[in-house]
Amino acid sequence: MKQRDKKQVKRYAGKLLNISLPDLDILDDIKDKELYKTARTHDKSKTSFKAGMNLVEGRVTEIKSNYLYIVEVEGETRRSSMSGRLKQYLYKSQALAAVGDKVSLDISAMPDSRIEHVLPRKNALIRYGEGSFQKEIVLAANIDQVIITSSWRMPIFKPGLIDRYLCIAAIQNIPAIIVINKIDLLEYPEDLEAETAYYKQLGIPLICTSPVDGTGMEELREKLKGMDSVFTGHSGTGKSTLINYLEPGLNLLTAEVSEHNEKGKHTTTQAVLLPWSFGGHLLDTPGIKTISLHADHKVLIPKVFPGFDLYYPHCRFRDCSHTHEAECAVLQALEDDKIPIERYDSYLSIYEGL
Ligand SMILES: Nc1nc2c(ncn2[C@@H]2O[C@H](COP(=O)(O)OP(=O)(O)OP(=O)(O)O)[C@@H](O)[C@H]2O)c(=O)[nH]1
Ligand SMILES: [Mg+2]
Ligand SMILES: [Zn+2]
Repeated sequence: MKQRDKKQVKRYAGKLLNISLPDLDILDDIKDKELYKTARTHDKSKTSFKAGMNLVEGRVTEIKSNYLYIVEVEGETRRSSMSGRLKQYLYKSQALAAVGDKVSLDISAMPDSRIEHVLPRKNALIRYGEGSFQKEIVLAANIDQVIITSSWRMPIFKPGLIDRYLCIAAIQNIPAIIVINKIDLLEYPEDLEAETAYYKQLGIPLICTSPVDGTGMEELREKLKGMDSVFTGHSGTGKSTLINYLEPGLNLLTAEVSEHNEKGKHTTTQAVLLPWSFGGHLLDTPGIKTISLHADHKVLIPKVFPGFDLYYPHCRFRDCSHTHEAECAVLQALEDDKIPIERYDSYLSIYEGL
């Protein structure tokens, strides 16, 4: 209420004698207007009232700073700023837009372009900071698949790590492919069979590769074609070697990333989307190796652990932890040898570690 109106209310307050209620429909009208106003304020960040915009859809491929975004539009990259309106309304998010975000870009003032909307995400790859605070950092958005890279030997195959990465991928809603690299170091095929039977039976895509002798490399390329993929996995499993085999020109860009590191920019946790020459993108980020689970995810592990979806709906308790409960379908499956003891132990170590 304006100051002037307040005064008027005061002056007439004691003098109103013949009061008649207005038509109730009018009251409803006023209420609707108020509702409309709140809804509009809430939606304001989504709506722009600038005139003469020329909006095109693009995708954020790199974030240089809070003020400079690289956006790909129909195969070409543009340097873009962020609308002040979005900065004002989306201030809570770590970065206003993450790499991989689809945005609408105003290109009416070419060569300058400005991000006007950040479109809803289908998923996000999130990293959690160390310590009890576990700050959320969005590494990337709208990712098609995560390539869980392990090696058969050097370092030795650790299915427990695969389980952990599969849980993370499930929680973050990103399909996963298991790659077992350095398969040239395999001596006894039956060993591989024993280690992978569980995942194969669950229908999780699994590819054995070796950039040294070329095994599985075309199969991997086929899986990457036209998709936006993230390689994750422990140091030394051969991620860089796989990527360089598939796209020999890319090592240049790896150097570009470390240049940022040296400058100690805030962007070191940010990802870069690099186009494959055969279609799709590779998402590269220094932070990716440390993608981790949040303590809040503990309650999800009993449901997302690989293969448990077949059993947990039949547990007696909806929040069954599959550790001690009566009528637990997972413990029953363990007893019936449907779940190998190694996988169950791996479950316990992930669940109890959180
Ligand atoms: N025998 C064998 N060695 C491989 C294979 N792939 C990679 N290597 C070797 O494994 C070592 C580590 O490979 P990288 O590609 O650097 O591993 P990375 O996963 O990128 O490691 P980080 O960057 O530390 O995470 C290198 O010495 C590679 O030559 C393979 O298929 N067979
Ligand atoms: Mg590497
Ligand atoms: Zn259970």
